[in-house]
Amino acid sequence: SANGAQPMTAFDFRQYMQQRAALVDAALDLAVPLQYPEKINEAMRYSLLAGGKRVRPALCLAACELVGGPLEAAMPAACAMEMIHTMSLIHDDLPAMDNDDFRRGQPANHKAYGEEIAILAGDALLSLSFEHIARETRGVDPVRVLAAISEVGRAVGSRGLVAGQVVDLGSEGGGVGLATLRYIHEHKTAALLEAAVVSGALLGGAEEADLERLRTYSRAIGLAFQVVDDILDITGTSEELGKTAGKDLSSAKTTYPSLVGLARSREIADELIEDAKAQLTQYEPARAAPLVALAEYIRNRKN
Ligand code: GRG
Repeated sequence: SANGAQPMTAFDFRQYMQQRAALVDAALDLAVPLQYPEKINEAMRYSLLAGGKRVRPALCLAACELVGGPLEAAMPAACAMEMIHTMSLIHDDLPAMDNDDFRRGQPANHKAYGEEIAILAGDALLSLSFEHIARETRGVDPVRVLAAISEVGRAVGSRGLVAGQVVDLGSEGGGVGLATLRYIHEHKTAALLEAAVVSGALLGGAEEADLERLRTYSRAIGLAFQVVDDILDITGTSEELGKTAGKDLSSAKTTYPSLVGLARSREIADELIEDAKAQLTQYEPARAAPLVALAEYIRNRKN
């Protein structure tokens, strides 16, 4: 709109995310049927359909549409993103990793099904994610499908998620510097967000220049996601009341606030989100609206 005025109809992000989550949930439900041996499929479905925010699928679908592709072209990849994210949470919660008993408002997978099944459910979801993109993607040049699968593989393995987890395990007890903290965040969190955005864009017909801009966008929101997480760790949900949750800054875990302070952490989060949004200025505002709103949501979330 002219003169930087507000567009006539404001983008309804809540409604958009609810609709996208419903589409993704329906596709995920079909992707993992309850067949023999029921126990493993039940365990996969237990965590997959437990109601996450579906941020990664939403990013994947929005990137596809940003570059002019149809939503359907990226739906299998969007589902794959959630399968991978879910399996990383299942394995992260295991006693050998973070040892968490609860996830997504219910007992962790290994609490409900036992460690053996939880490990296997994670393995099966990871395997299914790649099969699902390869088998279910329709109407896209196979060269682009291959590029998307390759992108996702790199983001998950020992140069991506796994790398972030390994460095994180090695930094328990604190004492890490900003460069290491950044490395952990960029790999544990940003890598999968980047794969979601880039695979969606590839499947939607993106050109090289689109991919470059969207990589910058997704790395920035991925790092911002964790900086905000670190901030919320201290301020909790009482931030809007102007109070802090009372956790002290010198706990064992190294965070952005423990290294650079709360005020600077907030500035860094703001800068990252501005940087992300700056990547979208060349696109038609109506088309860019979902990715702009996703970036703002990551900055403004309260829990
Ligand atoms: C990936 C092969 C493979 C092995 C697992 C355990 C592990 C290696 C990596 C851990 C990755 C991990 C737990 C990263 C944190 C990701 C993160 C930001 C989780 C929170 O995401 P939200 O807020 O959660 O999107 P919901 O539940 O809404 O989806």
